[in-house]
Amino acid sequence: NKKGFIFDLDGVIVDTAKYHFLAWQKLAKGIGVNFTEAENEQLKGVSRVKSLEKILEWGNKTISEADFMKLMTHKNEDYLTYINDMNEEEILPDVVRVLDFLNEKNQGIALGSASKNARIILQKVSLLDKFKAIVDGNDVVKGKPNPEVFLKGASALLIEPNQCIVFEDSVAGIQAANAANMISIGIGEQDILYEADYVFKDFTEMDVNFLNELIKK
Ligand code: B16
Ligand code: MG
Repeated sequence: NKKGFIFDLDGVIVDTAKYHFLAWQKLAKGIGVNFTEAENEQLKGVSRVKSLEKILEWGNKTISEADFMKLMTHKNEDYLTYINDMNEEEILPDVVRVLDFLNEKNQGIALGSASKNARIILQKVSLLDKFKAIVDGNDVVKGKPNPEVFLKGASALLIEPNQCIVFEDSVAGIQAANAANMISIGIGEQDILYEADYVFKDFTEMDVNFLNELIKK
């Protein structure tokens, strides 16, 4: 039995949300907007453009198209300086165990991320070769909660959407997986990710029996 396992990146494989936060906070400060960690939570899984739109909205700011582009470039340059220092130590607990187990069982493994920096991050943490397909922010027109990113992942794996399982830490991502008719597995808090079919705090809580059941389903 071959299933497609599609992994989100930020918050599932690595915790880059903290770097996004630092970069967005710096940007917000620069334009006189207060930006909190709770607001950052709402940007998880949300594209770079949509994220900046939200920050401006929260701060009641309107800016020119040109300034918008400048801020986006700036934010990403800043973010990339954090990414540059990443290594294997930043892979979240038991991610490698689960990836290796699924690969040993000859399952299809893909990445489904909103980030345009997904490849460079996977390269930094030496995980690039564990994925058969990578679909990221460069490949999609519609961001999560639209299912496009996961549907593209399934098609790259040559596996039907209803034979796919998605691991996600964001509400938008769980909604995208559900809309794609895939099994959604939340990585995080049950009270936030209640729309998911299953929720685990992290991969250390996910045992081999559960993974085997998913393969058999
Ligand atoms: P970038 P994911 C998402 O990645 C992040 O959760 C989100 O906070 C970020 O704004 C988005 O990627 C775009 O990232 O600026 O690097 O293109 O969780 O879908 O892997
Ligand atoms: Mg995420």
